[in-house]
Amino acid sequence: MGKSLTEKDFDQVESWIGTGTKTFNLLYSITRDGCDSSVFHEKCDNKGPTLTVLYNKEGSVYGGYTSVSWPTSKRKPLDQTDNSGFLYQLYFSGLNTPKKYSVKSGHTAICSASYLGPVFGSASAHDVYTFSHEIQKSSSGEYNLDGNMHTHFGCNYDTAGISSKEVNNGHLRVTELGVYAVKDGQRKTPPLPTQWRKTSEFGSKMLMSLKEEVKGIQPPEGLDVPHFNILLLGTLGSGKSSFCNLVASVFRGRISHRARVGGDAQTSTTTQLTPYTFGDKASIQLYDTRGVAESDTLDLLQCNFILDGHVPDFHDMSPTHLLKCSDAEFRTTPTLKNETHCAVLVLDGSTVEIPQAALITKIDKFCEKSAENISNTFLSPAVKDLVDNVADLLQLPRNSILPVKNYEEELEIDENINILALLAIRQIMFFAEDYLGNMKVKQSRRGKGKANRGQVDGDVLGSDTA
Ligand SMILES: Nc1nc2c(ncn2[C@@H]2O[C@H](COP(=O)(O)OP(=O)(O)OP(=O)(O)O)[C@@H](O)[C@H]2O)c(=O)[nH]1
Ligand SMILES: [Mg+2]
Repeated sequence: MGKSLTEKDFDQVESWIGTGTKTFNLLYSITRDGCDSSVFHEKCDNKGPTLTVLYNKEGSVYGGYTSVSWPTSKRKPLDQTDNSGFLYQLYFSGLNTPKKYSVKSGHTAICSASYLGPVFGSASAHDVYTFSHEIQKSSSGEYNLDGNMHTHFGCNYDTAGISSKEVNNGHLRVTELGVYAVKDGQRKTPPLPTQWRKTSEFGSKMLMSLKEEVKGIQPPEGLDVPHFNILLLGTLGSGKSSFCNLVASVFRGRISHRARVGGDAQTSTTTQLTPYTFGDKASIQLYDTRGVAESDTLDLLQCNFILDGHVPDFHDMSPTHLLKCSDAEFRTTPTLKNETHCAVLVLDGSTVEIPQAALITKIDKFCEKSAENISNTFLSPAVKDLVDNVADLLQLPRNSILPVKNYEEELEIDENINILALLAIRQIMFFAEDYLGNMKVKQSRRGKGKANRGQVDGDVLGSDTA
């Protein structure tokens, strides 16, 4: 759930009001204007019918409509009747559950006072009392409103016996509260952006099914390969370690910080070849690596050693520690389980100007619409152009270019960020699965002899048709 209503939501409210088409103009927003009763009154008093909308982190969206103006605010609370007012809920915990709760006949619909934010109900029995005076944003990014929505919920409005908990998840910590002026008129329908990468509809159902699907993708049997080895390569600070944390967060259900993440360091924060596994949630082993810079490149031979499985886990990757065939830790006879099964280039999306699988990170910095809501990623023409450019530059098919947003400022998991991550992980696992499938064909063709990367290169194309 974002912090604004969709056209579908406006259609729903319009049909609840029931007097023809309506326009909705945002008069007041606590994230934009501050959560302050005096600002609310300054912007909303005497503006005719209004719609108040509250949003919380759980993805619940609810509020109230009044067909009368918020009156010029006075110090003393002033009750107003409005036979057309109603409370409503559009979403509960991310699920679209549209319900309207009309004002009871002859009851007080709203209450106004200079020190109060929007209040639905009366001064003595307020069904939805949002806040008083001024509320600061908390470090979690929420506004812990000091109102009340449980004591008198259902006094003035016919709430059909439901508890306020089933509307606001039992609290008044909101991420946004907005008040729209509602006027007669036809809304301009914004042109529908076309989705340039087809996916199921973002939401809890998709998240669950992607997790299940990813869990089911396993290396082919009989190869003695417990997980797909995915090597992350990229420039300094491109977001490789953050991606490892993102994947860990997806599967742990909370923000995870397994990998150390850097800021504007001149040298790579990651110094070792570091493997991350995710238990039975996904058969992958992500290898985080040292970031490369113009003055600090990755030695090609070392890179090949990693790809072929000669380099032990946690090996120091600094240029002063180049691994040699004669070193004791050099794995002389690596098997398929030590090799890289898919190499992924990690590119900083906010700096790619021009442009094997490539992860484009930081799309939140690159595209405002995606920053607002990650489910917009495949609707964003800017992200599409970036994907096209990278595909052209790297000579890779478009479905190998995977945009993601790593967790960076968030304190809590975001369903849409997780979905985008899982779409990328699934695609990378498919690439690794195909590679290992080809290796299996190769091994079975050669009997006992073990296939190695060099042999495969010439044979891969034919293996599918074998
Ligand atoms: N806004 C935003 N910031 C990101 C994203 N991914 C990474 N960052 C930030 O970019 C910086 C570098 O991220 P890292 O994950 O340390 O990058 P790295 O590629 O592991 O860097 P080195 O190990 O130093 O090569 C950190 O400040 C991250 O918080 C993203 O998707 N969006
Ligand atoms: Mg790193």
